[in-house]
Amino acid sequence: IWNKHKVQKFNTADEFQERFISHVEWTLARSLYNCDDLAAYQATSQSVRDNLVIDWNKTQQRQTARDPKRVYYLSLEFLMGRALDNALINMRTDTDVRDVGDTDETLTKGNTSREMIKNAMNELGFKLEDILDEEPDAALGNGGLGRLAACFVDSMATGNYPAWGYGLRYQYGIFAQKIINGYQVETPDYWLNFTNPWEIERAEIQVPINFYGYVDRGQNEKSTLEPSDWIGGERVLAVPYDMPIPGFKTSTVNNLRLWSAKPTTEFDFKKFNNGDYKNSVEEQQRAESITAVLYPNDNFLQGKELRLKQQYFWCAASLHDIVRRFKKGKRAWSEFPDAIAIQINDTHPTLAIVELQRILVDLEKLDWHEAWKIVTSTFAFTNHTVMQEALEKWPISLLGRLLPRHLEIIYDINWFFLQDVEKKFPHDMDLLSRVSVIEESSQERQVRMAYLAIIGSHKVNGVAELHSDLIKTTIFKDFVKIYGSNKFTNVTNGITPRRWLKQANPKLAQLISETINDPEDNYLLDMSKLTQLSKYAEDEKFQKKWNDVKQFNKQRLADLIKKLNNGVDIIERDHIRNTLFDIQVKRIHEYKRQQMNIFGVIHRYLTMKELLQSGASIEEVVKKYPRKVSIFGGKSAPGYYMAKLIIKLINSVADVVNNDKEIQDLLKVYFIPDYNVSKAEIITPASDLSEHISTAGTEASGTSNMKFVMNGGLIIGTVDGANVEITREIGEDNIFLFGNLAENVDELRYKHQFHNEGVPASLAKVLDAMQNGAFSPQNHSEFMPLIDSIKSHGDYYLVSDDFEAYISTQELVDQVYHKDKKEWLKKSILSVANIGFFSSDRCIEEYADTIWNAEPVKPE
Ligand code: 26Q
Repeated sequence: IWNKHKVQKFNTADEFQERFISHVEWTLARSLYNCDDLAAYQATSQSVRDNLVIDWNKTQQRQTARDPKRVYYLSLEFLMGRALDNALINMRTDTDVRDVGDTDETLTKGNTSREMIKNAMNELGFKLEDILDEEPDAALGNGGLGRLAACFVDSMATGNYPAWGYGLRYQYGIFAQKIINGYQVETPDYWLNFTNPWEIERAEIQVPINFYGYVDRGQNEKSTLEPSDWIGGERVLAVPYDMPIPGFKTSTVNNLRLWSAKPTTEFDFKKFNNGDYKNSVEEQQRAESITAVLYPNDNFLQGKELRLKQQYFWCAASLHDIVRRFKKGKRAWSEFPDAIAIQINDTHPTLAIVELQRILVDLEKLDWHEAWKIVTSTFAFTNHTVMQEALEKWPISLLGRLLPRHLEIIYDINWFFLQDVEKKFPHDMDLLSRVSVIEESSQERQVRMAYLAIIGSHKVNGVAELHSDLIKTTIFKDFVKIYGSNKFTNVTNGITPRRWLKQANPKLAQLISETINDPEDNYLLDMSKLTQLSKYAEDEKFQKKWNDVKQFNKQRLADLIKKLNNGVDIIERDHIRNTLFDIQVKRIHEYKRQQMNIFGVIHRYLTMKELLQSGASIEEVVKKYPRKVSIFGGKSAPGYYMAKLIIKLINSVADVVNNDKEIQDLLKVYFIPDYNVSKAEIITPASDLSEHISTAGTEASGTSNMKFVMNGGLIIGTVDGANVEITREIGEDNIFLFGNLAENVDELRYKHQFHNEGVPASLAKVLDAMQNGAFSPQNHSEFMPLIDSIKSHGDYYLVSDDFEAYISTQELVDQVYHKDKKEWLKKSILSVANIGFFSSDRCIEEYADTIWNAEPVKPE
């Protein structure tokens, strides 16, 4: 009977419309007469989701039947952005398959389902673009680390890996940013306001999670290595919400499981009966606060109790789920690492290591050492930063109170580890205290989560070659000595070309597929196919088409900016074509050096003014400083004073420069408020130049550098993170590199600390203008902290050391862009041709081969 009534996908425009209407009428209980764009978005999403769910179910059944090694990606952040357009690109209707009566002609359309739905929506009276715009971003992440996790789940599904993501379902994602009088103001991100069609609540699964309480080892005090009872004090329930993750050109649909906290049903009747109704309710409500909000810090540790609670809540729920699934297979515990690989995204999930050890020892009664072998063969750890302020440390007192049994286990892990170290390097007390999981030197004893993660994992990887080398020689160098260097490896980051090329830049995607004669977009799975573009790099006809795509995308961004700028154009339409779009969008951080960028803008502005005042004509000024718009975007952590001041400076400079009649349209500055994934999809394809100018050695990888190059933008950058490998792939003629090298940073910092060398004249000119109130006429000292950080506080990010090279490299950029457009276009084409390495598909394959030992499960 089940087979007779089998649910069916919609496969044609007609069937889609039928499904759409049934969702409008039944799911939304509306009629076509009051179906607005929002309702149409929801009905479309529900319809597409129906198709995905069919493949989701099949994928899960297939994976259960074949029982392959499974991969779990634990990340506290998944910066997904919108789901609908991506689903339309990735979804397979059954008509995509050639043998269902499809002809070559229908297949040459390439993206059949998206085109089909676009037309079907038109017939229903809706524009697909407007419908897509109704979707709020799923912004469950801060920046690079969270977006990487989103690209990874896309690539894991596309590669048919039996892999699930595990995260938290925050009620509020990263805050929405408003700019008011030039200042960042944070407002809550109400992303779940209109219900989320992309999630499936599994209310029937409720995992109890305990906090606080005490450990009970019975009367005759057993050892902490033996099974112990943890009597929890507070209990909340973890309820999963599943998001289907469709692969591209495959019917594999994987799962992203996000946990939500809810109160236990064990209502406190004692309190209730004593008339304390309010308190008994309040305690329950506290449970929900665990998954209320994403901590908005990027690359910065905030040691709050609630954050640690989030981490444990999510680790415990995920492990419970993973272990439950494993136990269904009735295999021996020793086979756990053959069945399961768990990747931890930075140290945020480190408690999962401790939790698995607790499950095995306390609940499953395995011998400590047997258990520990299983744990360490299961986990692998990715590090994303070398910066001290981002390395997680938690006070012993807090950990011991919240998770008393886990702290004991951590002590024991450390004890055995230190014994091993002592055996290998006898009597080296310094070494022991350097590598101990417990940091004793600070006033408060702390647990060093990165060390715990290393000790509990079989592989540790960095995210770009330079970064992976750096962690081996700096923050983890003692561990290389202890474990040997094979435990440490590199997997250079990547991005998904489905979202960041096909979806964000449909015009370029089309030009590519036409040019390399790949109507079915197979290049999106095998990016080495892009090298075929090289032979057109100097072809003038092709260059023109290439340039037209860029112009289209610049216009699209100019339209967005106009909308955000109360309908006022920043750049006159006629000038877009010969204005260089110079873009820096990413989290605002001193190490990323947006301050250096805006100082560069000020320098340009002041020099242009000098030229004009000394009697130069506009034509003469343009020769040296051609038209340019400097575009910024990005959020600052709410408590990060200097980052917020940088935002204010950018907006203040914009105010002055944009309103200076003398400068006309030659220089413009704009800060795009509320930078997020869906805005990035419009911004990235529009760059002529983008900036990746972190102090050498500080940006672990960067991923927007890859996105911009994949969209035909050139980059100006320091020798940092993945810029190094991008240079190697695309060729050093096609990138504007400058600045000091990572190997010299320590020495330069030392020099600033002990010898006041002053700043170069070019920078002094900028800082003087700021100090004189050129950009803060009401309050001359407004930007003093930025000036002081360079002049008086040691210039930690080495702006003064790199500034002159930065300025002269910018001038080189201007010359190439304006004097030799053909050369510029050639560079742009060659860059795209050779960017294939940075597909996250390659990256996932490397993880699968070298860390997880996992194989794809292909649909037949
Ligand atoms: C930790 C503890 C408490 C509160 C917050 C945090 C926290 C949150 C987010 C610490 C770090 C982060 C984010 C780090 C991050 O995004 N790192 C970036 O990772 C990218 C992907 O690998 C790299 O490309 C970037 O270079 C790196 O900065």
